[in-house]
Amino acid sequence: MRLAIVSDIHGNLPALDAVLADIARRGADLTVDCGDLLSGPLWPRETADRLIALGLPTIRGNHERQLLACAEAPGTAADQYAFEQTTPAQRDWLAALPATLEPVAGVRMVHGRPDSDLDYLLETVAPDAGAAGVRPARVDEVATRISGADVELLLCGHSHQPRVMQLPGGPLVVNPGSVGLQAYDDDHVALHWVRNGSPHARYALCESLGSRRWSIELIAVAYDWNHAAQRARANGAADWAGWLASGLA
Ligand SMILES: [Mn+2]
Repeated sequence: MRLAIVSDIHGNLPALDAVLADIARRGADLTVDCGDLLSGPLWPRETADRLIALGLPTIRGNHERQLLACAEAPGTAADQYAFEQTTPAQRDWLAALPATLEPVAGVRMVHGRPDSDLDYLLETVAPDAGAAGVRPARVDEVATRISGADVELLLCGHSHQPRVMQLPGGPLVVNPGSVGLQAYDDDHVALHWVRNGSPHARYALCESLGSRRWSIELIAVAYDWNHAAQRARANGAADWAGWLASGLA
């Protein structure tokens, strides 16, 4: 069994198409999507069309929740733009997505943590995290966050940072990183900066070797990030333009 994991596409259709082409080239039995699909100043409607046609096993992220909440009150620029650009049918599709999914026996998908779509699983925002404000989580921190997750492979997203952690006695936890956005700042818990250091689209391949052992490839795919940056700039998002073009924040 060879799974391709995508997450945090954020409406970046050229990045998604480059990743899908790379998956087709390398081969996978199934591709799954850990959420944060559309929000951002890029191509939310076109990305929704692509994802609905693909029909991948998909969970919702915090941005699906936040996009849908724009029906009640204005949201952040990223969510509001995606809300305004999407069709009612596309938003109905978002609203029907589950928060977690077990696409294959022994494999579970969550967006952030099993009990939160807003908190990171494999990273910790804390005063001891240095200038970036966020650091890799310790094994004991992650073990507490996933208490009782009786699976061999736990897939997450949300932090946009590719990372693999083997917990003693299992599971193996994998964040594939983000397809669509390699840097940003955020003030949830405390102000922090994510910077993957290059603008390549990220995803992961997970191959089962049996006996609860999995091999993981964290992959960085070239695509036309300047095209995406220009789209962000044209939509008034100079911050996104810089993040998309450099992978730095
Ligand atoms: Mn998220």
